[in-house]
Amino acid sequence: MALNRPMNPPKPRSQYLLVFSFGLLLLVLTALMALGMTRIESFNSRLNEVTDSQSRNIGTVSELFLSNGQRVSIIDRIFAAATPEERADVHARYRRTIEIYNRAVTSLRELPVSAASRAARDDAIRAAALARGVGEEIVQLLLKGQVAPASELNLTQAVLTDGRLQETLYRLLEANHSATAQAVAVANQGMRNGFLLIGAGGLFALLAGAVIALLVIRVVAATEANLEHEKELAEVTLHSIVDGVITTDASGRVDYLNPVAERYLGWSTQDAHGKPLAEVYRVIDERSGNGIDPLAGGADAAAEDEPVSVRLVDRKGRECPIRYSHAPIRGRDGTVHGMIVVFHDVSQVRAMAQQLIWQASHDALTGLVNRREFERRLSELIDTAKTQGKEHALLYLDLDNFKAVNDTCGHAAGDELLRQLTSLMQTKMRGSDTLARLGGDEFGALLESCLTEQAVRVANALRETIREFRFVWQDKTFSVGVSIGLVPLNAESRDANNVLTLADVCCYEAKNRGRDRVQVYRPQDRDYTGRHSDLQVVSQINRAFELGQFRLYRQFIMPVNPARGMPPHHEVLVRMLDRAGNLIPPTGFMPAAERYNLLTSIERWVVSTLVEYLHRQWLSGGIPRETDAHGERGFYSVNISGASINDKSFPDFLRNLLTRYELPHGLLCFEITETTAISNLTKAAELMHELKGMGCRFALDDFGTGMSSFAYLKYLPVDYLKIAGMFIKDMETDPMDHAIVDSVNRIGHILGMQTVAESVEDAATLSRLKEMGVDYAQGYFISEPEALGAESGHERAVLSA
Ligand SMILES: Nc1nc2c(ncn2[C@@H]2O[C@H](COP(=O)(O)OP(=O)(O)OP(=O)(O)O)[C@@H](O)[C@H]2O)c(=O)[nH]1
Ligand SMILES: [Mg+2]
Repeated sequence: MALNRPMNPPKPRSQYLLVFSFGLLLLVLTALMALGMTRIESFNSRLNEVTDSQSRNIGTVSELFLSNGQRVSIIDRIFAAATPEERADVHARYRRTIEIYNRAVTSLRELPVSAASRAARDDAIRAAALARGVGEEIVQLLLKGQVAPASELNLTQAVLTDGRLQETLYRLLEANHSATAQAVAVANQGMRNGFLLIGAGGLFALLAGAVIALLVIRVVAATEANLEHEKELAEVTLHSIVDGVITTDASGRVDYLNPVAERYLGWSTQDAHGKPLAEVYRVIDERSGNGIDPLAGGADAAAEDEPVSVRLVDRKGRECPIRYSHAPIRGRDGTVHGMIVVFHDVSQVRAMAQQLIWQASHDALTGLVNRREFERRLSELIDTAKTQGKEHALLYLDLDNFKAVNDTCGHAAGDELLRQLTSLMQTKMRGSDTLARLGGDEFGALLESCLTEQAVRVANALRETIREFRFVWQDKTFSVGVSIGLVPLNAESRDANNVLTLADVCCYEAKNRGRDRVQVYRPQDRDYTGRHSDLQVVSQINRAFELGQFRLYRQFIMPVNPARGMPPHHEVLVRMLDRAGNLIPPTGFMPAAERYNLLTSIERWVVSTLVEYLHRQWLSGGIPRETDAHGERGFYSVNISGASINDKSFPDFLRNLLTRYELPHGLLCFEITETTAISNLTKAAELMHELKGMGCRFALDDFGTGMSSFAYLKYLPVDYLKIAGMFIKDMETDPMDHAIVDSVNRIGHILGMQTVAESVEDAATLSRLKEMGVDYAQGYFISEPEALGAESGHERAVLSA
């Protein structure tokens, strides 16, 4: 669980969008305001200019008005002056007034006026000059004392020019006034536009603000929904996980328990909320029983796994083994907001682990210890025997005739018998002893500190208990026995493997001696090593039966002179696969099989497997339906031993087999060695007659090795004589062998038998055999054995050679 996983950060895009839009809005707004203000400002200053020039115009015109009025009034005073002094005095004032008048006219000329006022101004300047000129003329007349012309001039001209001047000045004022009014109107309009611009900016800002506010509301709502969703998800997760989860605040007080934690702690979130963690979540060291701080190491030492085995103690004091981890809950900035503790119940896992440990050392069927554990304990006992001089005993038990129970009532019955016998045997043993199931119907017992005589007594007690026991299954009652091998364990004992093998060998010895007995190991008595290797082969043979690891091979037997129309045939051979998958030839396992009475089983397997094979071949057309011109067809021969000859049920077995798998007559041939036949002559003759009645042929194998009289051949219904390879091999060089082969061939022919030369290993031998008239040849030169069913072109090649 990723305890430090940060929450999903809010998406930054919306933040940026918000900042950007607000920024843009402010920018636009500021620009609009600035523009509006500038426009207002410019129109304002324009208005100021206009009013300035207006007032200056008015001032200038007024000055002209005034000075003109003074000039006219001074001229009138000159008229009225009574004395020349008075006139001179008034004239002086007249001069000063004229100066002022001229300045006013100059000001008027320099006055900046609009185009509309310019004509009026120029008219006024001209009228002023005219009025001044007429006035000057009048004054000059008066100064000369010519009052009458002056008066006349005054009345005729001066009145006119003065009137004219006044009129032009009025017009100038009017023109000025209308220009000013126009400028004010333009400035007003500009101001209005400025205000309009600011107003529009404000409106835009309002609208944009509203849009942005909407956007913000939506973003915030979406973020809240996201957060809510995440919260729900976290809650659902915490509710549904199988671990207990506790969260605390920064001060270590419980904040939340998920339902699993509530169940295991016996606290509800409500009750636990605000309680110190240690009060709600109590853990103790499993071994010492001491309480431990669940947050040992603090927030920064977030423990992945607790170092010791711990138990959780719930509110009612009940305990449960757990594993837990804790980690700080950190904010984005790294500050610790609290802790999270996660724990889970490990009782099931532990039980499973214990179960596995138990299974690894015990037998599931009987509950006894298994071979592995038994060997371990055996090694320990051997050690104590060596180091402490103690003496113990090892028993190896194999039930007698256990198979019968399996075969009659099935495996379940066999299993039940094994269980019941286990209980029975346990009653005969001390607590310190070990009883184990070593496999199948084999048991082992370790009798600790037990001398041999005492061990023999225990073994016999076991044996008798088992023999007397009656096993009832449904309506049947069984009794079984047990054969026991006993090996003392003392300072001389080698290792577990060795003593177990010895015990096994003793057990087999007990079996061989008639079962239901105890065989004590006495090293001086027998050659146990030879038996041991036999036993290994025997166990391999049993394994081969169980795992189907026998294989059939066939070797081609070639007619030496094809022109005589004799059909080719094959000898069938058996091989066994060992543990490593190597093929073992019959010589590698048949002697042991013979010693341990397994020959008949192997031979029955070979015969029935061959018959099944031939049946399939027959059905599939692998064996031609038609016989050759002589009414013959190829056949397969198979070896049988004295054991099968003496096995009374062998003919019945074969009859059943041949009835089940109908085969044409003559397809099956049995080979018996000459020695076997002679040593079991009556039985062999009986069997041959019986099997010939079922359509089988017979061959006498290894003929010549017995070196007995040929006379008995008259009593045996033999079809083929197989001349022993030992004579064929050297017949080219050894005249004696040559003579034997020749005479056997002749006698065979005389008795109506066909002859087969074994072990043909070269072309010279083959051509010599041909010359002699031997019928068949077999050997590595002709063909090597091949797996039954494998197609081979070799024999055809040799045939046509
Ligand atoms: N029911 C049962 N049978 C088993 C089990 N394991 C092995 N067997 C059978 O036990 C038999 C043991 O073989 P043997 O000991 O050779 O048979 P037996 O009849 O006791 O022969 P002897 O020991 O020679 O007297 C074999 O037939 C196995 O198939 C098992 O777990 N349950
Ligand atoms: Mg047995």
